[in-house]
Amino acid sequence: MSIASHSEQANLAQARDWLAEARSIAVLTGAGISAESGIPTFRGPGGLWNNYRPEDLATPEAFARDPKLSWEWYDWRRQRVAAAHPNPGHAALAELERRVPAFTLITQNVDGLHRAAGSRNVIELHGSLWRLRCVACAREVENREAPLREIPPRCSCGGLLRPGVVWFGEALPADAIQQAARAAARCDLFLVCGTSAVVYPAASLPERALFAGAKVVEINLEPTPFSEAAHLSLRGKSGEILPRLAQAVRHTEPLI
Ligand code: BJW
Ligand code: ZN
Repeated sequence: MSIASHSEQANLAQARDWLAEARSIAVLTGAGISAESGIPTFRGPGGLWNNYRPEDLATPEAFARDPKLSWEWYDWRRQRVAAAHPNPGHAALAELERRVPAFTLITQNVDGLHRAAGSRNVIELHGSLWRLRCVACAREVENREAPLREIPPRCSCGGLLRPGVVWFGEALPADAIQQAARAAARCDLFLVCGTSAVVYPAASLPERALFAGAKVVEINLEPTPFSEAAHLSLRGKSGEILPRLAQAVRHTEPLI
């Protein structure tokens, strides 16, 4: 294990001070926070997009062209997530929510691991792998069957069910992005964790928090396009850094 440099220690201490002082915290998470649970990320080493082209699988056009192929990929991902458990990064965010007066967790992830870790105020910007929606009648159903019995799955009306996720070119759920934008604008501290920060409109949320005067701290294994703009960029695994940050509020009584 490497010994953290002096500046890394100082950055961590600064982030902990901001955390201890903050009355309102918002967090944006991405695929990196679930990497330590064994869920592949999209971009970077081992990322899903190294083996699959997003336009072949994660667009409405791809689904319309070949729903079976699209579903086979989602069914495989659902099985991986069903076998996974939340990691210490998810747990640390759930703990923060219990100890900080106002806390909003905004996630781009569709795996449901934040709720599984005990987080309650979760905004799922890109939907959920566990919700299916009928392309004919728009009915939504919760479905946790992994593997699915039938591919592609069908609605009771006979229409095709699609994954309840947001594909490229589709609008995010209006209430979700509005609530997320509000949380970003009113927080004193915004954490950006495990996201490559390249997919919009999610990537605009840390910019909005900066503009509104919040301290913004990035936690990522690697630099991202947002790193330069962040007040602090902590390099490393979220499953190691977030629990160390959460220690900053551990002296307070849980609020819920
Ligand atoms: C760790 C770690 C560890 C690893 N610890 N860190 C040109 C310019 C600007 C915008 C556009 C443009 N062209 C098109 C657009 C719009 C487009 C977009 O942003 N494209 C860009 C890619 C260019 N956006 C959209 O289309 C969105 N919709 C939209 O804009 O609608 C407009 C509209 C309005 C009104 C009507 C109609 C339309 C929708 C975006 C949907 C994104 N969907 C996906 C798939 C979801 C379903 C599924 O899961 O299959 O969402 S794509 C994929 O990317 C997924 C993710 O949520 C999203 C973000 O990825 P994320 O989470 O950041 O993961 P990675 O893999 O990229 O990064 C992981 C990071 O973790 C890395 O940095 C690692 O270093 C790090 N890491 N291990 C800490 N242990
Ligand atoms: Zn239907």
